[in-house]
Amino acid sequence: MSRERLRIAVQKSGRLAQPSRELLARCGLEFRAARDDLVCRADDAPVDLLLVRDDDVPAMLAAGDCDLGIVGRNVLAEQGGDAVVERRALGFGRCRLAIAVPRDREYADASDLAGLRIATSHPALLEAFLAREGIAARVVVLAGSVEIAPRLGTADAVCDLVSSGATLAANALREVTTVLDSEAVLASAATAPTCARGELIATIVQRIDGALAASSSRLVMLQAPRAAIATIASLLPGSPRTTITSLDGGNDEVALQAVCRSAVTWAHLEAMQRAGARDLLVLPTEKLL
Ligand code: PRT
Ligand code: ZN
Repeated sequence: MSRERLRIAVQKSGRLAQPSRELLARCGLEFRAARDDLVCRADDAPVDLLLVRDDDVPAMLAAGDCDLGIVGRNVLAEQGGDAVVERRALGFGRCRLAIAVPRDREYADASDLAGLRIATSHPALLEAFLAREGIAARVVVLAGSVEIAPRLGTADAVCDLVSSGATLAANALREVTTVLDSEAVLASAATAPTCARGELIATIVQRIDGALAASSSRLVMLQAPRAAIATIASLLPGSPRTTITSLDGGNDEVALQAVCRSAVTWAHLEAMQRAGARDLLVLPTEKLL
């Protein structure tokens, strides 16, 4: 297809809509309000944003109607196929596709699911799980409101997305096993276009890596006596490389600066303070390249 502008599909409204737009904004991609409720143009890049139902993203990628998409791993895996691949896990929209049974039903292992009717809106993933476990159960396909099926008598168990577990608890259901751990992912067609759009895809993926790394990274700054600095540096989480500079007016006091790629907790800071560090400062990072 000869199309010059890159297209990125995201959920129009729903759980992934806002975090997807925010991630793209952190990658320098800000979009004007939609002209027609479906397509938004980027301010200063040859990129369009398509606002769609999450379920439509995999097929649009497979057909080449868009180049990148943000969608739940559960949706991508449910629709299956080799034409579309997960490029990056994005760290938001976390949930799990799990099997739950009525609270008072006995359950020791997956073999207790044999012969049950299990309601789900993810039949392919459930069928694959049952086949893996060698269990014969009946899959009841429902588009929504899966969790009320046992109360209505249309199923004996459910296979549904869970995040806090509150919905299962409210329906007197007990989570017994996980079928798939999910979160929002960046997906694309398995083969990238060879034209300029292919290069733009690579640039955007690199920027997403930078944005993800930055959001989990912190810049740590502190001052300490030179004699204590080796011990203090060894207390930094993730053993980052450090920059040590002398402070004005003396050789004994130095300043340390380091980018930590994992969480810097109060406990880390307190340990460094005990080792002699002063004026500890932890700052968020915005971009890393
Ligand atoms: O309109 P469109 O088709 O685009 O939206 P949708 O209604 O299909 O999707 P949406 O916005 O509900 O979910 C989009 C994606 O968010 C899902 O495909 C998952 O990848 C992810 N996600 C993360 C979740 C949840 N957490 C989640 N908790 N999707 C649904 N739920 C539902 C779940 O089905 C259950 O009804 O929330 C309930 C359980 O939540 P807890 O917190 O009570 O356990
Ligand atoms: Zn949907």
